[in-house]
Amino acid sequence: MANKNQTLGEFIIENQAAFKYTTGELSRLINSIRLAAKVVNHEVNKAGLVDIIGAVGGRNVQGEDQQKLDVYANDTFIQTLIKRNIVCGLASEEEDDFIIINSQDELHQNKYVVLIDPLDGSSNIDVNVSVGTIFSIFRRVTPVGTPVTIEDFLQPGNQQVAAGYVVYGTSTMLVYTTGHGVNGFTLNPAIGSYYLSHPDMQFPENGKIYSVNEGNYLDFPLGIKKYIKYCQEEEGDRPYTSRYIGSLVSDFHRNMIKGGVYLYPKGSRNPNGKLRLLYECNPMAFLAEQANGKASDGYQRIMDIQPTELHQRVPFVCGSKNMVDKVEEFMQTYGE
Ligand code: P6P
Repeated sequence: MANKNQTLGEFIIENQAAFKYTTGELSRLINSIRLAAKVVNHEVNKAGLVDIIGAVGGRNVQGEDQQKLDVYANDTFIQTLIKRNIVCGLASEEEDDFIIINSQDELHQNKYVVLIDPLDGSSNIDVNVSVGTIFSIFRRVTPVGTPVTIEDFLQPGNQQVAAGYVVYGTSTMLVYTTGHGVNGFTLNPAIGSYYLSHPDMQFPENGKIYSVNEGNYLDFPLGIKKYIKYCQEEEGDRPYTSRYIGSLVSDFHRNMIKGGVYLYPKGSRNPNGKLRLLYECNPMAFLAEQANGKASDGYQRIMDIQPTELHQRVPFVCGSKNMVDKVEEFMQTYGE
């Protein structure tokens, strides 16, 4: 039985042996993410008080206005991961290309690559709505001792060794998996420690919440339109409740606790969907499956998709298993 007073540090040590690769590197990697999240959390929590709100004026590779906190979070995670000398490569939503990290001995001996969305939902920053950090961790596939290549980042999600998110909400939580279930840790800001508050998180198989931006309804595939109307019918346990925060991490987190499904389908403005496969969909899909949920693009398992480019986008349906199954049923029947 999980000990709810356990700190994240104690939990990592206690569960390190269960992780088949461990030489302590992955534990140190999760620890470095924990540290970076505390630093970002400190800034997020006082965003309204300092001149850190508002666009920094730049645009990221997605063509989106970069909020100052986006840049701050990106720099914080990158610098922390470089300084801790644990990873050999890093990709970020905020960086056009992947970053080769030369281990201090210049021999590229580190074995892990990290892909991050440093501040997901950043459009919510100025209106004080929860935002999050999402991370995905793989072992490199090219030879140790050589610089990482794009091949190390274009791995299917089923090769992930760890994934998780930080949600900077009413409380700050770190939720992650190393393939042995999903555990949630809440930060006690008074002492700067994370405590195991949500052991063994599981999606309820069914739920009554659907999360989608219905403003895009006219652009959705017919299967999605039919599913949304199904949710709104007066029958059985329906109508469902529509809840959409505009922050993937927050919608996912609520749906995992209460039961629900999140959808970001393709549409005319987003012909391949809006969410990025490598550092949004894959890590959330790993967490979903580890928590008895499901994640697909409407047809196939997200984690079986072979990536072709660093910032590629895919349609995304994720959450309670039976709800994702129902969406796939409508996509099979009505399709595009
Ligand atoms: P829209 C944030 O930019 C994000 O990537 C997700 O966190 C969020 O669910 C979605 O995009 C919101 O997009 O088009 O509904 O504003």
